[in-house]
Formats: sequence, structure tokens, C-alpha cells
Amino acid sequence: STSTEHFGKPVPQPLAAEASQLDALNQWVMEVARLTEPARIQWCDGSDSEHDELVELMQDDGTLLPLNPDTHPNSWLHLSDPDDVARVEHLTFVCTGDAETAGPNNHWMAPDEAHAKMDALFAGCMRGRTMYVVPYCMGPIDSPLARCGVEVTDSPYVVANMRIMTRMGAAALARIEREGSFVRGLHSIGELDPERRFIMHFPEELLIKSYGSGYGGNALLGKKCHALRIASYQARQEGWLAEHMLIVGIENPQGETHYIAAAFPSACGKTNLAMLIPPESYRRAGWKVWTVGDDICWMRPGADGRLWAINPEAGYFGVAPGTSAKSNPNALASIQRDTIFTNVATTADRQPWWEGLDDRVPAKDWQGRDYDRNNSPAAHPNSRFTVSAKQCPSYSPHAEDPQGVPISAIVFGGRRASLVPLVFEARDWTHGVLVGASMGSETTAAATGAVGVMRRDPMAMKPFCGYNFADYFAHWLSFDKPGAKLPKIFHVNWFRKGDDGQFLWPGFGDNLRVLEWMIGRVKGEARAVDTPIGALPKADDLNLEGVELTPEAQDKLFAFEREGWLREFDGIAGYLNEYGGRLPSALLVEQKNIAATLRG
Ligand code: SAT
Ligand code: MN
Repeated sequence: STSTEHFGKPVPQPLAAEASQLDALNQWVMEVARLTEPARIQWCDGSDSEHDELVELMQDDGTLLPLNPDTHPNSWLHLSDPDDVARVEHLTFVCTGDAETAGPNNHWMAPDEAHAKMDALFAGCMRGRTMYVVPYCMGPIDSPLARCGVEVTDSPYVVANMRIMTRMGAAALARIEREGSFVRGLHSIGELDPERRFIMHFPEELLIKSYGSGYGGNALLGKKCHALRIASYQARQEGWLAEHMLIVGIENPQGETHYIAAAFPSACGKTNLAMLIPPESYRRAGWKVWTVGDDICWMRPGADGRLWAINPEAGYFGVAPGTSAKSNPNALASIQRDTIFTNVATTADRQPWWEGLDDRVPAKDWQGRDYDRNNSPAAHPNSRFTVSAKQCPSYSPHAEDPQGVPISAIVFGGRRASLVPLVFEARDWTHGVLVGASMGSETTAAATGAVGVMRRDPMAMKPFCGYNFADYFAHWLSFDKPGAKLPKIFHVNWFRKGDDGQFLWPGFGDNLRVLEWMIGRVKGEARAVDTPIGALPKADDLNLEGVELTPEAQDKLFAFEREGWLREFDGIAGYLNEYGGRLPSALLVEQKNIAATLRG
């Protein structure tokens, strides 16, 4: 590690001081083995033969069920424990020495207490099981922005997913040997008992301990635990950003490509936006869309002052329900082979199926039971596909550039049935940080708990920021300095509803119309009207040729509703106050100024 400061205090550098990172890794693996007592240890090299053996093993024990090899070659179905189908935010902790460092946005536990609790759970938990040692790299293996980790797990399903979602195996191990530090992740499915389940992060030790879940973000530790919670903490120390954002390249008919990074909460359409198919008229004119990433974005200022971004992941862990030839043909094309499906339904001929795919009737539901329409939905609302990024037809030829891609615009967005217009632009960086910090969204099935409840979800990082949001906002503000050529910041809302409860904006491919307007703003070409909340387009500032909008939609999607925003800003003030004196004053000043303008 290059960092010797931890929030202003010097930190010990235990790993950098080791003779070799491999010694450090070996020592830790042995320590873990003494604690968990596995029957055997397998170091994963990422090879095809290793993968084939794992798949065979999982077929034998029923962890993986084969899908129809004629329609979906090399594809598998995994059905998780019905009590283990989503991230568990109430059981997810950030364990820093000081509770204030974790902040009110995280559940906190003192590191000693957390270690004791977790080690008691891990004691002997791998008896009779194989312990897999999984070295992985987040980001292109030759990228200076990439970071490595090692996950130790007793779940072959996790290994198979990590092989798709990360650069896993020998190359990662070689990079770890060269590098100053790596993130350690200890994982066991334990008994899959929700009462014995915790996801603990120790950012000061670059360490994760996860017990009792085999699902997604709880178990694939490279993803949310490393690439967001631990990485956001490291990014603050080292001057970069680890964000819950897709990255998409928009190529115009002149052949210029602008890269946009966009933050939306889980299950709010990041994958669809990242893989967008342009409307017919745009396609004919020569517009193209390139997918760089669909969930996580690591970015840092380059020598030219711009922000350069990589996708730390190598695959997509996408939400299945709603994915169809109409909503996301690129995703559908990606998952016709070499895909792991989790908690979807199946047809009589063992094809994967979910609500919104097509009008076939499934034979089995996500629990493997005969489908019964009274027991719907057939696929779990948070069911997923895991697939290599390379299988996506729109995968960007620059997705693996070691230096990343330059970001022209940052977009924040949530699910808001009312008030929030289709799009607006922040006046400047500080205003944009406030826009991100005050994001609100209705909750989805990606985490356990109530669905459809409005909550504040700053930068879509509420479940993922590894430290105090007040410090995170200050970190964001710190990028605005001499020489910086920062992207413009926008806010979008694809989810505005009319009085009849129906969505007012068609979304999906038509979202390109909004992205085109943003790029026009970046280039100083597109028009907008200044309002207290930012610059809004009028309907005819966008290319809406071929879109049927009702008069209500025309009105609401482009309206600035002063009364509603006054109330919204009261809510935002109340939320920001939860961070007390630690909140950067520039953000409070911004919020107070806008509130004053709103009052007129
Ligand atoms: O389960 S994951 O955290 O990987 C998916 C998500 O919630 O975004
Ligand atoms: Mn996500």
C-alpha cells in the first residue's frame, strides 16, 4: 500500500512489511484453516479443468441443476435456501476502531467484539468441507486502478460465480505477489441460518468476514464488500472514488464517444441503461452504445484533470425478472450460454424463465416446486444471472483499457413516483454533490425488507459506503480543485408516474434521448432553463421524435414544482442534519441557498 495515513493518523503497514505477499497470504490461509478445520484446502487457479471439476461436484450434490443444453449450453440453475435470497443490510456491519468513522449510515461494531463474534461462528465450520482459496483481481489485470483480493470460502457456487465476476486465479495471484497489499475475505455459508448470519467489514485491516449466507453481495466478496465498502474507504485515503455506478459509452454519428457513469440503487435499471439499444431512428443515424460496466465504477483524476474510470468487475450479476428481448436484448443475448442462473423458474424443457421474459408458462418455480399460479411469482423478484461481461454484444472495446475511459458526465437517479422531473443538470460540482447526497429512492427486492418505501440513498451508496457519509461527501467535494476537468453532474428519474399509477416515460432505449441531451450540454450545444433545483430542458429541447407522450407526461416530466421541492428540501435538510457537525459546510451552504431561492 502507498498510504501511510489513516484519516490523518499514521497507520501500521503489516502486509507491506512482510517479506513477500505470498508468505502473508500463506500464513493467513493457515490461520483460517486452523480456525475453520476444513477437510481439505484447494488453491484455485481459474483453469477450465478446475471449473469443470467444480461443476461436476455441484451437479452431484444438487447445488447446480443442468439447464437445457440445446437452448442454453453450459448453463446452470442454482436454487438458494428460501431464507437466503438477497443482501441483508441489517446484518451488515462496518467495524472501525471508532464508531464515528463508520458513521450513522452504517451499522457499527467494535472490531474486537466483531472478531470474537465472527471467529466463534467460524470455529470448526468447515469440518468435512473443502476450503477454496480464491485469488482475484478487481479490474483489468494490468490496470494501475485495479486492486486484488483473496476470498477463502467453503462454497463451490461462490467460486464458480467469482470466476465469472472477477479476474480469478493464477494471474491475480501473480499480481498479489508483486503488490503491496490485498484484501482478505473470509466466507462460509455456515448453516445458512438467518440467526447466524453477519457480513462484517474491517476497512482498517482490509478484511471482510461473512458468515451464513451464500447469496450475491453477501457472499461474492469481490463485489459489494470489497469493490464498494472496502474500496470506498481506500479510495478516500488514496484520492479516488469507488462508486455504485454503471459505465456506458455513447457513440454519436460523427464517431465521437462520450462515457457516462450513472448511479442508481440496486434493481433500478443500471444493467438496462448500460446495455441500452438505441431507438430505431438513432440506430439508422449511426448512434451506438457501448457497455463498460453495469454496477461498479472506480475512477480517479488523470494527468489531464479528467476522471478516468474502470469497471472492476468482469461479469454481470443482473436481475432476471423483467429482462426480455424488448427490455434488454443485449442482456438476453449474453445469457444464452455459459451462465449461472440463481432462483429463476424453469419451463417444462428446462429453460430458465422469469416474469417479464415471455408468455410461456413455467413448469417449476424458484423453489423447485411445481408451478402454481397462486404461488406467484415463479421466479424470485431478486433472481439473478451471472455471466461474463465479454458475452455482451455491446461490450466496449475499451472496457479493459488499463487507464480506463474518460468520464464526460455523472448521473444520479432514483425511483420517484412523483415530483422529480425526467432530468436536470447541476449548476456546478458542489451543487452536483448535493444532488447526489440528497438522492431518494423507493426500496426494491435487492435487499430484504419492505419494498417501495422512499428512503435517502446518497449516490446509491447507502448500503455500500464503507465510512461516514459526511466524510464521503467531503471527499467528493475535494475533487473540485485547480486543474480538474470534472464531468457535469445530472439527475434523472425514469420512474415518474401519472395519476393512474402508470409510468409516464417509456424508458429503456428511449433513455438515449436524455443521454443525448446531456452530451449536448457537455458540449455547450443543448438548451435548458435555469430553476432553483438546476437546469431543466423543455420537452422540445430533447429529440422526442417518435415518442408518444400524453399531455400529463409532457407536463410532469419537464416541470419544476416549487411547492413540492420546498417540502423535499425540508426533508433533505432533516436528513443531512443526521450527520451533524461533521458535514462539510459547503454542502450545508449549498442546501440553504437553494432552500432560500425556493422560498423566493
Ligand atoms: O446482491 S448484490 O449486492 O450483488 C446485487 C445488488 O444488490 O446490487
Ligand atoms: Mn448493485
